[in-house]
Amino acid sequence: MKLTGAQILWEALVREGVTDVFGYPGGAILPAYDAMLGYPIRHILVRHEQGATHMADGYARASGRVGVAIATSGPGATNMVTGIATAMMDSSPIVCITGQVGSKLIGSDAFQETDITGITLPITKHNYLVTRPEDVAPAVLEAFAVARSGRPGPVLVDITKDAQQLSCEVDWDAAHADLREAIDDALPGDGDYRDAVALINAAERPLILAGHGVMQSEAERDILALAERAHIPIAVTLLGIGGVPASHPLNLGMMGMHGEAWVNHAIQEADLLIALGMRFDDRVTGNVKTYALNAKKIHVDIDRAELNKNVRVDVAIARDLRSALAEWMPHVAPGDRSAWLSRISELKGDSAVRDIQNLPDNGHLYAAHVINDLWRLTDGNAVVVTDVGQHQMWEAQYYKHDKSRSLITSGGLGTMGFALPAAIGAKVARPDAEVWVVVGDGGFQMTMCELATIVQEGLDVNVAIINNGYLGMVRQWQEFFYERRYAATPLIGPDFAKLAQAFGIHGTAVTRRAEVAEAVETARRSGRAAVIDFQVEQEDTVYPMVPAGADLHKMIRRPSPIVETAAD
Ligand SMILES: Cc1cc2nc3c(=O)[nH]c(=O)nc-3n(C[C@H](O)[C@H](O)[C@H](O)COP(=O)(O)OP(=O)(O)OC[C@H]3O[C@@H](n4cnc5c(N)ncnc54)[C@H](O)[C@@H]3O)c2cc1C
Ligand SMILES: Cc1ncc(C[n+]2csc(CCOP(=O)(O)OP(=O)(O)O)c2C)c(N)n1
Ligand SMILES: [Mg+2]
Repeated sequence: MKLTGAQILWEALVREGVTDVFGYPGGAILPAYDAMLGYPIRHILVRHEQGATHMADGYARASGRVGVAIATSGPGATNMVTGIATAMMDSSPIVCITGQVGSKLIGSDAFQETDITGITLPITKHNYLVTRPEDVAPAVLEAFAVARSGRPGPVLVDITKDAQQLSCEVDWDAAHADLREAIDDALPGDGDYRDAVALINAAERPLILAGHGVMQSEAERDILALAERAHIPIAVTLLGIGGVPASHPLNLGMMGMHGEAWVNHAIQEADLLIALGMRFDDRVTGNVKTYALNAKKIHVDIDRAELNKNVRVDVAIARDLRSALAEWMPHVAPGDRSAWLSRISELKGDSAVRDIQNLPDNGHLYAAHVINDLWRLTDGNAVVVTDVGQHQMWEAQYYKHDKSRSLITSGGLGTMGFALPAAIGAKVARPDAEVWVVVGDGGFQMTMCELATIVQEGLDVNVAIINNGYLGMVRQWQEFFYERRYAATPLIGPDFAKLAQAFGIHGTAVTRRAEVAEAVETARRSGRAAVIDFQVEQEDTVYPMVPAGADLHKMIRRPSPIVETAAD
């Protein structure tokens, strides 16, 4: 039986197990939209195509399944660029389908023609321009295989209008993608598991650095088994949060620019770093010339290109983490590293005194308190989707994630505007999960149009705006490094509670800590979306902070005893 290219597209998506897509129609993708009505697919109409890509991304990060976004040619496709780059930087598997002008018009500057495969070449794992219906099935099936295999990432399939309209027979067996990752082959110079295990067994001050790859390879249990058997503490990256339970006694917390002071000191004192599914981002290492100079280093990453890229290591293993750990485990000796763990306790020093959580309610509303209260009130069980800025770092520090895939955040690209749409994707992927957005007043204003999507889809997504009246993270840099010259960082916004109400969403404002619990509980109980405008301390600062490029142990610490900011 002949199918149109448009029908083949949906048939292929259904065969890939797709049930939900996020999109926005237009001329060049209209044949596909028309055919969609014949297939069991839920289409979520977004308000901006950037939102569609972040939703697909949030869907993927929350569930591990490939997220799908769809848009028309030209401006529809270019609006996707930021979301695709975001997914690329954080290795999130999404497939973007774009309509393209008719194949005979390509290159003629036709209406809404843009070379989207050219534009997205450096920000996709792979992309396709499909000009014939015969090529739709192979391209779409392969796109899914590429997106989810090896190191996951975004793939774009651009389909001309005539390829959607014309018909052909499809041989689904022949179209089946048969990808074999080159990663399966060991290369000369690859580290041997015996070398890794020998270093682990001999180490006195080993430290595991656990990244996003832990969740992507589903190695959560395996990494704990290694840590527990050999008594090795673990530090996590921002994107590794949740891969190891925050409450596990061996989990020290986050490393890096805004990581815990004792974690960064432990890295500098360790004699062995075991880096698992993390890529030594510059936010993690600080100055690489002085990074962990006392430590031998083992690095396991499924992407060979990450090995010896930012940090030179002694044993580099290009392999899926879970299978690497399975190979190591029988040879890992039970260990007692109590001396090292006591040393780390010492490194904690006066951190507890400095912790803002120990500051009694003084009438000010601090973002860190709001987030800690949110953690307590949700029993730590929510999927929290954050935007980018100070609130993102406070979330990482003060919401204790015990569950895998329960923190969704843009790390590598640091994309403001990510949170609200990504949370919609997360809620669609996991309708039973309690989903909270933690977003700044700046980032919220970038994609707040997606509140309408929430309403149209009847989604129960709660939004906590951490409203400090500033582009706070940039203001913080100006405070520290530009002598408090606040160029272009004071920010006004609308009355967010009223704005929410205009969308038909419950909106409320909170200005005192005593009001936090009731606002959160009301939002949770309502069973519908809610927006809470937390009007927090305006000139608050994220501590500790390793200035960009500085040595990891040279952090700016919270002044102790805590000094007041702003009006005081
Ligand atoms: C304002 C701001 C501040 C930040 N501050 C910090 C900070 O203080 N600390 C911090 O940690 N980050 C911070 N970040 C985030 C930082 O920029 C990086 O995004 C983050 O460190 C990356 O973490 P990762 O390497 O674990 O994840 P990714 O960048 O996602 O890398 C994961 C790695 O795992 C590998 N992998 C994937 N699947 C597998 C598998 N199956 N087996 C083996 N390997 C696999 C991938 O190839 C990749 O190399 C900040 C970001 C922002 C926006
Ligand atoms: C799209 C985009 N533009 C600019 C930036 C640079 N930037 C990083 S954090 C930040 C401030 C964010 O302000 P807000 O959303 O209010 O969050 P806050 O830091 O105040 O918590 C800016 C402008 C960015 N990360 N993303
Ligand atoms: Mg702000």
